[in-house]
Amino acid sequence: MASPISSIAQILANPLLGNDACKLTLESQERYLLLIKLINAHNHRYHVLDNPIIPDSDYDKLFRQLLDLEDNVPELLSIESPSQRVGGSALVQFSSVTHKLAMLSLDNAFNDTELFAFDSRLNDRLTQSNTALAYCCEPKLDGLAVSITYIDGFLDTAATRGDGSQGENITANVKTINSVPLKLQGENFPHRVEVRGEVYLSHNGFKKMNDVALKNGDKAFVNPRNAAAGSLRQLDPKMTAARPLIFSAYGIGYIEQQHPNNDQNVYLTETHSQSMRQLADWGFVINAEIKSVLNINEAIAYCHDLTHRRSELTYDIDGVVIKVDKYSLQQELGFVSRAPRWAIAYKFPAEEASTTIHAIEWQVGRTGALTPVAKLAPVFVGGVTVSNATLHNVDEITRLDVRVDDTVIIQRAGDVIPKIINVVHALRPLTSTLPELPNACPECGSKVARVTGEAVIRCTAGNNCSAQLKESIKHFVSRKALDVDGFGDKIIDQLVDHKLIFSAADLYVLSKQQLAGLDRLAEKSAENLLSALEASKKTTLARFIYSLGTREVGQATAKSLAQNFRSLNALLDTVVKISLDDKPSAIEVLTNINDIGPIVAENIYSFYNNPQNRELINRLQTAGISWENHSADEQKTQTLSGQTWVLTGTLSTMNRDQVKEILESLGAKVAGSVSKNTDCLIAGAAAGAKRAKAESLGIKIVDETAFIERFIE
Ligand code: 9MJ
Repeated sequence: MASPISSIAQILANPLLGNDACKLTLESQERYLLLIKLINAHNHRYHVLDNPIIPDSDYDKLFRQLLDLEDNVPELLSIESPSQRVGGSALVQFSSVTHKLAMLSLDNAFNDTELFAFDSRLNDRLTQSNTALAYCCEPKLDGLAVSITYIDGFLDTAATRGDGSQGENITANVKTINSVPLKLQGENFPHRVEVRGEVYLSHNGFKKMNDVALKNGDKAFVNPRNAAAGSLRQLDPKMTAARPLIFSAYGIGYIEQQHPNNDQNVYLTETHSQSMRQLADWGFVINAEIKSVLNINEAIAYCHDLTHRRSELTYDIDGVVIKVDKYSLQQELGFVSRAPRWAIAYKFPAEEASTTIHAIEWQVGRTGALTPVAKLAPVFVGGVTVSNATLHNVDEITRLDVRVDDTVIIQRAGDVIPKIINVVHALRPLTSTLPELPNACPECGSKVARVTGEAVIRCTAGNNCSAQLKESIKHFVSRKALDVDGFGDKIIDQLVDHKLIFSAADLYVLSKQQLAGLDRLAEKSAENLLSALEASKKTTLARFIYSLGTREVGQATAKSLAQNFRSLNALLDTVVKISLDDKPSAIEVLTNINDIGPIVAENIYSFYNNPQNRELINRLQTAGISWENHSADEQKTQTLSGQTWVLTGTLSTMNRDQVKEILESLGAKVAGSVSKNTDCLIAGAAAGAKRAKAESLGIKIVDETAFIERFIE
């Protein structure tokens, strides 16, 4: 068969004409079947494998040809056609479906002791085996459980869990989910099979959906789970089709082989983890974090690992599901009331708690923005005691309608700064007071300003405000900027408070005596600080641009600027203007750069046109800060161009940002999770799920030493 790309090119270049375009001919039939095959294959690549190989525009053109053919030659219409994903019309209500095998819920465990108890219970019950029980560990997706029945490989019915034995028929809606195969891939599937899984929204999908809702004047959903549930239960499937839902399969329910009399549920494989591979082969999305483990200790280690990495995931999970892997053991263990004995849901510690606000203070940031911070009665949440929560800005205070003395619900997800998600207005005491908006900077007393239309109040004193100065120096020395080792917050606070530095450039003229004179700083430490400053002088243009702390110029934008201009002089030549008339041309050059919109361009323009900032740049360069400018040719020697690398485990000589920077400079893309598309995994110490996944997919794995030998030394 010709490669898909050449077929697509041919199809796009040769649309059917004349009779073939509007009548049932051999040509129109052939073209129709080819279009279905191609569109379904690229749909699978896009929605299941996350690895599209044709541009969206080509996909759209293929789809258009398919729809035109179906319009002109209705006799062609096939239930396998991707157009049938949104086939039905709006319903008045859902009919009900009886699950052939009950959809059970799961028992919960909240700590290690309860997990050990689960394992002991099972071992006590089982007579088959006296070795450790092997489990399959899976993230517990926080969406909606759905069962999809396939008959002879074709999607027949989809139902919600409902009460476990009867659910609602949501077939038309589930058919609109692109990651759900309308027909199973491959051959030899059972006559009837129920595929169980979770329908959910990624964080990105949720945001997109809410952006659209707000734009249309509709109410936003509070979380991805509610949004997914609301989307699935739309009576009009066209509404569901517009939502970026994902179906991830996590098990097989009822199975009936070819013989209709055989009412015995059978297993297709020996273990649950083998079934997951079977499901992937049939064309389903399978969660990338699923891992088989040999015993309960490894399962508990998996729970701890996922607890820490929860905030890195791009979708919500509320725990880990641990399942006995071997089906024969599952069968022997059976069920209790509404839950299987062979599985348990380990639930993460609560990440929400209620407390009271005793004050609202304003904190001055690096760019002068005043952030309201709620001072809380200390409360234990997400595993730590929290006594501050951000309120972001004035608009957020208004949105929440929050007052001092209010009772609030706070949320702490992963290592993210705790935030207030709700005010319990019913518990508001009469003594509650409205927060006062600052009319002067709480740190330096200077005037504050609020740009019309913006939610941010700013101190206008720039680096003359000691709080802003401290934050900008902390940014300058931070790992992602000039990476000056040893300059902790306390040292910087003292240097500013003792008026030893007034800008980042002053760091480079500090003497050993000045440093040794600081609180709790011995002479040896002062020497180390001076060496660290010396070492920081050799840097890259991207790091230097980032270290200057231009408003909204993060690492990625700094990298784009460095790659585009290749030297600081080229950047200054374009951006620094003598007369205001030159400004539009500078803004235009900037907005033509990837990632830079008009607001960031304006920030860059003002920053480099400010004489104080240019003096700072001069002084830093005079102090000896330098980098190598890159020529256009050098960019081409990117040895890892087009490759995708993943990092896991703990590295001993480098941090993740450094490795990422090296990989990106060599042209590689750095991804968060292992998939079939990963070219190589760098595995540090205690590498867990990602290493196992890479091993199972036969992906190349290198350790830290091998990486350093190959790319750094
Ligand atoms: C979720 N929610 O991700 C199960 N689940 O298995 C996974 N739920 C489950 N498995 C049996 N991964 C009953 C429920």
